[in-house]
Formats: sequence, structure tokens, C-alpha cells
Amino acid sequence: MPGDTTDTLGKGDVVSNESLANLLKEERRFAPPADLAAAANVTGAAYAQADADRLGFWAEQARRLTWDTEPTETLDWTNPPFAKWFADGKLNVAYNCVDRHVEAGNGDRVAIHFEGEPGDSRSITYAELKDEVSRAANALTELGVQAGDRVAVYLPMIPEAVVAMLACARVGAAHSVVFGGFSADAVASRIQDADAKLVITADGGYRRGKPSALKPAIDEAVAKCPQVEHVLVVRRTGQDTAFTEGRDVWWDEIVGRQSAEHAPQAFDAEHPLFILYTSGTTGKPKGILHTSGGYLTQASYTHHAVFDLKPESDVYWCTADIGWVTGHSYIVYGPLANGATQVMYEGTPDTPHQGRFWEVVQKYGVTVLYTAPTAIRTFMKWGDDIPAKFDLSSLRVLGSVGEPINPEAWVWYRKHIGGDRCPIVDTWWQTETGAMMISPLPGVTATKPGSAQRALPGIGATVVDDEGHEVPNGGGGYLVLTEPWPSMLRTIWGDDQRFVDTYWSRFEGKYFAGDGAKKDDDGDIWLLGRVDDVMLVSGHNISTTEVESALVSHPSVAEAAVVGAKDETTGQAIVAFVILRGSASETDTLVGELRNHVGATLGPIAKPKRIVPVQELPKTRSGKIMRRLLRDVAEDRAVGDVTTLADSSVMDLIQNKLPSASSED
Ligand code: 6R9
Repeated sequence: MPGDTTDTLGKGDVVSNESLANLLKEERRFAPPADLAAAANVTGAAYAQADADRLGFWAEQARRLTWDTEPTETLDWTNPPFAKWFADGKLNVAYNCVDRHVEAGNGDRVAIHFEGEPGDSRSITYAELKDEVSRAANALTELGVQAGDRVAVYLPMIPEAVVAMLACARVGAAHSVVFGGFSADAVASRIQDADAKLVITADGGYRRGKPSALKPAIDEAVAKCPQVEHVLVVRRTGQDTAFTEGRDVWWDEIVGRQSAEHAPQAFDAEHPLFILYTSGTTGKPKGILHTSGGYLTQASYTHHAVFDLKPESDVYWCTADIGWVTGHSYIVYGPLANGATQVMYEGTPDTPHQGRFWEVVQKYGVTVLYTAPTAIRTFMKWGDDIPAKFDLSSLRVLGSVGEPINPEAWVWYRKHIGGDRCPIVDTWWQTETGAMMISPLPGVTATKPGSAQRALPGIGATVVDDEGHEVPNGGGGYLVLTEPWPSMLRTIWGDDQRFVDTYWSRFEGKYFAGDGAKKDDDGDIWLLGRVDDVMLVSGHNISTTEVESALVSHPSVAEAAVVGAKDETTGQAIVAFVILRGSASETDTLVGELRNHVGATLGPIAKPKRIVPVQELPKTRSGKIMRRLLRDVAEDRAVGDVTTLADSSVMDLIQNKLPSASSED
């Protein structure tokens, strides 16, 4: 095909050699800072140790936890893909996250610096957290919750969310946290699927400067869920709240009058800890089941290793919502198991002003910051001058999660937030993996902008082609996990067959992550987005991530989302939706320039057929772009299910834009 310069590396290839060379063209590597490397929690020796004895390595990491009965078994993989880790061990997860730090003499250490959106704040020590979790555990018992039950949690980002989760863990009930932005229907289907008998919610939370009610959605949802016996309601905003006598109970009343003594009972390592729903590409959401000992081992180890977390001196802040897996593993279980001091922020990054995050970093002296590429690109769009007004010199490690981070955003993050001194750890993992799987280590790895690089010690990950053969360096295909890992999902709640079909059937004996990936010449891994998002243009696989990355590397583009739309000639045609930077104006010349820019960066085959400037992109509430909806628009169909969209009006704005969209053949 004329002008086609894309190398084809065989089936399953999702990126050309040439384009990767482009991404790497400046051969940028950032060595770990010498002082960090010299005092790092984990050194390069961990890789060799884990390679020599993988299970021995994880058995050693399990000793980070305090067990009631020490496990003698590490992995039982006799019935794959149903794994058991540390199966003869017993522990209490909440005891590990709270009590043991108090017993070790660290009760006065702050566990959580809470920063409310309206500007209220409170600091909670480990001793106070222990008392509050114990009271809440006693309250759950009074409300009839027992080990083996499920409890749904629908709360804003307030400390009671952490307390509620830990109280469930303490009594052996699995929590199912449902993100506070989901609709009543979405909550109802999750309550039903998990068969939860208690729901914990709040009157509301603060969002964009105003109280936003939560209880009405629960009232509507619970009306459809007869098995729910009680609704426990935290008072946060004080707004008027309908109350059903006999069913509803105020948190401050029932928790407030409990004893602060609660003896934690030990549960089996494989006792369910939580269910977290993640949307499938189609059909009903999947309830991802995580259990106790293996999950906590890997959440704790990765938080210690990847953030180099020093509990005595670091102030850690993960900006995720507790309703996503990142909030579970890196606000609740990892940091608290490690006795960390952390910041928890209730609101949005632009309330009351666009410097709010940097103000929080400055106020608490945050040393380790963990956020998402979508947030970083938003900060880039708002301008360098905003973070420049704040003292960010306390920062020492920066993390990224949720999506591939394009090299432009990576470099901006390092420079404008990290002062060109902080290493960036780009952490690849999923709700299903429970904890980080692929990431640099900040005291070891020479980092590359845009690459998550290599599997963590004790983790097996590689890239395979369509037939499941490992691709050589320089090759592309599908990301797979080659060995079971401690924090792996154990099944899909109530649907073992779907668990087998979704993750373990595509490639024999390997976990299929659903992500496209590429190995570079050093064997480092580059994530290329969900395979469902890969485009097939004139017989070539082109990754949406790469085209988006090329667009964002143009100075006029702040954000981009790319989809493949059906095309009679080429099979699929590339359609790009772009948000322009403040100063750029939408002209045909600019659109032409952008097409040429992508052509020059990736090769002519990757030139978008249409480029549509828009004001906003459709994103899930965790910040992932919903390309499925953009495909509907690009293919001129009615837009599909928008219930997981953060702002449903965005789609109207985008559709209205389309008739004037620039297109070229
Ligand atoms: C933790 C989380 C999982 C999907 C995953 C992948 C994408 C997450 C990434 C990344 C590239 C990274 N993803 N981290 N892609 N680089 N560092 O986000 O879990 O919400 O289940 O999403 O997110 O596509 O498969 P979850």
C-alpha cells in the first residue's frame, strides 16, 4: 500500500518498530537519584532473588504481615486457575493495618490527614483509628453482620470509608465498595449480585463546592433489594435526609456508643476480603473477588518497594477514589499495612481553584504522590504556572496508574511536579491483579518516559503473539501474566466459568490481561491500551494509545482520544477527538497540520482520517476514556450505555460537533 511504512511483525502486532523508535528517539533515560538509590527499600538484588526462588521470595514477603498462624504452604496451584496462597495461615487484615502499629509503639503516628473539599481537615492517629475501627466493628456485630456476609459501601472520600472497610475486614465480612458517583440502578445491581445485607452510606459528600446527596440513590436502590436489613448512614454534609425507621441507623449514634475494645478474630488466608465490580466490555459487571493473606502480602510489598515508602518520614498521597481498586490497595490496605502516614482528599482538583492539589502537597509536605495520567494531562492543560506557585520540594517519588502515560505527560510530570529530581514509577496493574505487577523500582530502574518497563520481582509478565508465543524484543502483541501471583483475583463472584473464560482461555496456562503491549529492544514493556481499542487499518494493527500520544506531542493539543470507525476502503479508519490547548484555535489549517504531524511521527498509515476538536472527552469516573461511545459517534449510531460516564452531557456536546468535523480522504 503506497506510503505505508509500518513494519508488520506478525499477527497480533500492535505497533510498528519505527513508531516505537520515534517514541524513544531522544533515548531519554533517567537514572535513579543517588541518595534514593543508596537508601532504597528494595535493590536490584530482589529480581535475582525472586528469579532463583519465586515462591520462597513470596513466602518471605508474607512475613511482612503479622499472622495468627504462620503459613507453611505458599502456593497451591493444583486446580488452576483457582489459586490458594498461604492457605494454612490465619490472620486478621484489620489487625495488620491498625492494631499492630499501635502495639509497636506507633499509636501517635498520624495514619490519615483528611482534607475535606470545603477546607475542613482532621488528622487521625493509628491509636484513634484503632478505636474507631473497633467501635465500627462492634456496631456491625450489633447490626447482625457476621463473618462470611457481604456489606455494600457507598461513601464519599472521608475517613469513615476507610473505617468501614477495615471494620468489615475485622469481622470477616467482605465489603463491596461502590463508587459514590454510580446511579441507583448501578448500586442496586451490585448489591443484588453480592447479596449484601447491610449498606453503609452518608447523607452526602462535597463535590465542586457544594454538598452532593448520596442517600437518595441508596433509598432507591434498597427499595429493589429486600435482603438489605439496615442502612448505616454517616453524617457528612448535614443536609436533609429521608430516614426509614427500623432500617436506617446513623453512624455517629450507633458507632459512637460502642466500646473501643474489639478482639480481632483470625481468618483463613483465603477468607474473602472484598468484591469489587469492574465493567466488562459487554454485559453485567464482573464482581472481582479478592481474599486476605495473599492480597495483603502483595499490596504491602509493592507499596513498600515501588514507592520506597519509609513510614517514619514519608507523607504519602494517592489521589484515587476509594471506590476503585487503586483506592483499595493504595489508600487502605497497602499503606496502612505498612504503617504509613497519608493524605486523603475529598474533592476535585479544581475546587476552589486549579492549584488545590499543589496546595495540599505544600500543606502536608507530601513526599510520595500517586495519581493518574488523565489528571496529569488536565494539569498540563491548566498551565505550568499553577504548580509553580507552590512549594513542591518535599516530593521525592511520583507514581502514575490507570492508563498508558504518554511520554509528553510523563516528561511534564517529572519537570513541573517532580522538579526534575523525582523518579516516576508508571505502575501497570488491574482490579483483577489486586496490586502492582509491572513498574520501575525508584532506586533501581533507569526510567523511560512512557514505559512501565518490567515485571516486579516475583511477577511473571510477557508479550505474546496471536498463537501465544512469546515475541522477541522489538515485537508486539498481547500482555500476559505467566505465573500465579499472591494478590490475583480468585474468581468472578458467583461465576467461576466466566472467570475461566475471560482470563484463562485465550492462551493456555497464561492470564490474558486484555491489554496490547510491545517489548522494546531492551525487553522493556510498553502498554498500548485495551486490545478492544486496537484499530485495524488496511490490515495493520495500530494502537489508539500511539496515535493519541503523537497528537498530544503537538503543542496545540491538550488531550486526544482515538477510535477506529468502520470504513469501506480501509476496514477501519482512524477518527481522532482532540481537546485543543487554551491558545490554539480550531481551523482547517490546524487540523491539516495535526494530521501531518501524526503522519510524520508514526508514518502515513496512522494519519487520522478525521480530526474533531471537542471541549471534553467522555471519561469514566476513574478517568479512563470511553472509546466505545466515541466509536458510536464516529460510526453515526445512537450512543450506547452511558451509566459509567462521569458527565453524561459530554456526549451531546460531542455529537453536536460532528457535522462540522473536518475530514479528508
Ligand atoms: C489499576 C487500574 C485496568 C486497566 C489495565 C490497563 C489500564 C492501568 C496502567 C494501564 C498502561 C499503566 N492501566 N495502569 N495501562 N499503563 N500504568 O487502573 O485498574 O481500573 O481495573 O483498570 O487500566 O488497560 O488493563 P482497572
